[in-house]
Amino acid sequence: MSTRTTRCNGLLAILRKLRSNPDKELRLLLLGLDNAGKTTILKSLASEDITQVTPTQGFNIKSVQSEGFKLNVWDIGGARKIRPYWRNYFENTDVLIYVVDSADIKRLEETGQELSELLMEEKLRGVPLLVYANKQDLGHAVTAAEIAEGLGLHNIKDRDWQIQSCIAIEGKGVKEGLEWACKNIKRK
Ligand SMILES: Nc1nc2c(ncn2[C@@H]2O[C@H](COP(=O)(O)OP(=O)(O)OP(=O)(O)O)[C@@H](O)[C@H]2O)c(=O)[nH]1
Ligand SMILES: [Mg+2]
Repeated sequence: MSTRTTRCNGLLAILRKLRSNPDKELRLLLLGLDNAGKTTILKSLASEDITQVTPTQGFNIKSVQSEGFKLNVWDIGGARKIRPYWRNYFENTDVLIYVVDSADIKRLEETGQELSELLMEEKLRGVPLLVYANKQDLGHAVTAAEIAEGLGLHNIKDRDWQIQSCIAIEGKGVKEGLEWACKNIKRK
């Protein structure tokens, strides 16, 4: 093979890589009230220690591999005073992940209100929604079906959605949720 052909093949390989890569990298946005378990979910995905999690003041980002995708997961603090900043992270979101503390019945209405506001955001229009019904290990937690009912998920007609029960501190159910997210994107 001549040098010229080799160079040409190399260039083709680079071009092919450049073309295929954007489809393989996804931006996932983790939102939900403070204490819902977003950071615990993020750390569990990255197989990191989850015993020292503290409330998030700004944001955390981690990249993980799943189903052949590189997932860039953005975890934003959910405290009331930080929520106005959520909008700074909407752009180019491929999947919106909304985390609910299934044992925090008192704030189910508040979390529902925040979610409906997110679903009305222009920049998140049509973005698939994955809801984690977290903290299923707690005795007084309500089921994923009850969370779906409480959040009115069955009324969502403008996007795909899924609810996944999980126990972030045990890493249970977290991967299953991501698999749904990746499959959903692949079908597009
Ligand atoms: N029992 C139980 N506790 C959990 C679970 N997931 C998270 N927690 C606990 O809930 C608390 C809050 O978790 P975080 O991950 O910091 O919550 P967050 O949504 O990131 O909160 P902000 O950063 O304030 O928005 C921590 O004490 C976690 O250990 C779970 O599945 N079960
Ligand atoms: Mg956090």
